Amino acid sequence: MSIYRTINRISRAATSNYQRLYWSTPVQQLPPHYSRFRSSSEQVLGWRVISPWFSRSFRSGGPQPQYEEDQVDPFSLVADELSIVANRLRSMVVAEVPKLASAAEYFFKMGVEGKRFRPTVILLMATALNVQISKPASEGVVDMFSTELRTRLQAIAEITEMIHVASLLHDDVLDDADTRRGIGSLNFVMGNKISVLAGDFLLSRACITLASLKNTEVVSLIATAVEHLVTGETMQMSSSAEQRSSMDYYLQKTYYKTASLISNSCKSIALLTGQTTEVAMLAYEYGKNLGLAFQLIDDVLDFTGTSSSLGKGALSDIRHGIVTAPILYAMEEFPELRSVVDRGLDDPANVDLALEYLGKSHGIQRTRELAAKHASLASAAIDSFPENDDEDVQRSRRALIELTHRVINRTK
Ligand code: GRG
Repeated sequence: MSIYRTINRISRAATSNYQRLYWSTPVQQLPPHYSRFRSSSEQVLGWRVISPWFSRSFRSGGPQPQYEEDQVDPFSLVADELSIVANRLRSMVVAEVPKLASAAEYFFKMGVEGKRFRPTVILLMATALNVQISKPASEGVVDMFSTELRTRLQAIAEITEMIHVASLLHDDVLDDADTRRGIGSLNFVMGNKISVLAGDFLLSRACITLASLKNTEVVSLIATAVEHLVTGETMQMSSSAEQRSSMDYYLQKTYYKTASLISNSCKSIALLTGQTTEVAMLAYEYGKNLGLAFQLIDDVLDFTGTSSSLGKGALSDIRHGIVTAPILYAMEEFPELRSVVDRGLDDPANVDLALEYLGKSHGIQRTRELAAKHASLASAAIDSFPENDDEDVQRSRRALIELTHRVINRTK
């Protein structure tokens, strides 16, 4: 137990150092099948069903920064649209066979939708890059082009979320997980076989929506992201001792597993809004760096968070033999830690020893610093977007930057 207390103490100290460091750092057409997925209520009601878990998750554990008047809450900004996306997702994942239907909808039910980090980023990016956000073209006349374009951009959020949840379902089977998002994981509740099939089903529904966008470049980006998820997972489960101790290998795997999906989705938004290649690359860079920062903090939280705050087991990575950035940095300070890891983290005594080294090291602090560096790069990408005076565009860009702060200050 003292090891955990040491790590928690060090983590708190590292967090406040890091916060000081960070704050001083500069930082076409509607798919034909679409109506079938649309719930009638979404257009009638001003949905505002935001999971409390979702917004709480991104609150800083430390003192809140003082917001200027023009600062924005990213989640409130897209709350209504997130509800539209959530409702549409619920209708998209309905399957013919009852057992498959209940498996596929499992993580789309209200209250277990997770942080909805990806759709939030994608919707904000859509406004940050697209001036014509469903504004009436003239009084009383809705601009149909803007509305249709916006629905296509929302489809990217839906596709991304379906792929994300599919990957979680498969991941939980591979890890033999028992909890996810604070409830029993699907494999635990309904079994491995139906979990794998539900993941496949979600992927197929994502493909149908993707095909309906009729944009081969976007299809290619999203397909690449799916390939990366599989590649990253395979890299993680089949690494050699040498690769397990390599920061480069870890970062490559992290890009594949966490950052590729959000970065390629952001780039897809840029392509669908007709941006130049340069701007599309900036959107991609934002997603990539935000995704890397997100995962680096996830890796820190795996050591410093509690099971209830994480919605899954604490220390789950190291107990599964997965070596992440905090341990890799600790290894640089204490090279003898490498042989502890090589002896095998399936032995709880080696896990305890590794945690002891981590507690003595600056591994947590250095990981937070690396996350801050990527968050800063993400902010810089937004700052390089072409100038635009539109109020909505400006507000969404500020929200995307605000998200980079929240990602590195989050406690769950
Ligand atoms: C079926 C597409 C597909 C892939 C199969 C298993 C596998 C290959 C890939 C695993 C990918 C994976 C689970 C990456 C981890 C990404 C990650 C950071 C998940 C947690 O994201 P959060 O915290 O989760 O945003 P919530 O629950 O909030 O949505």
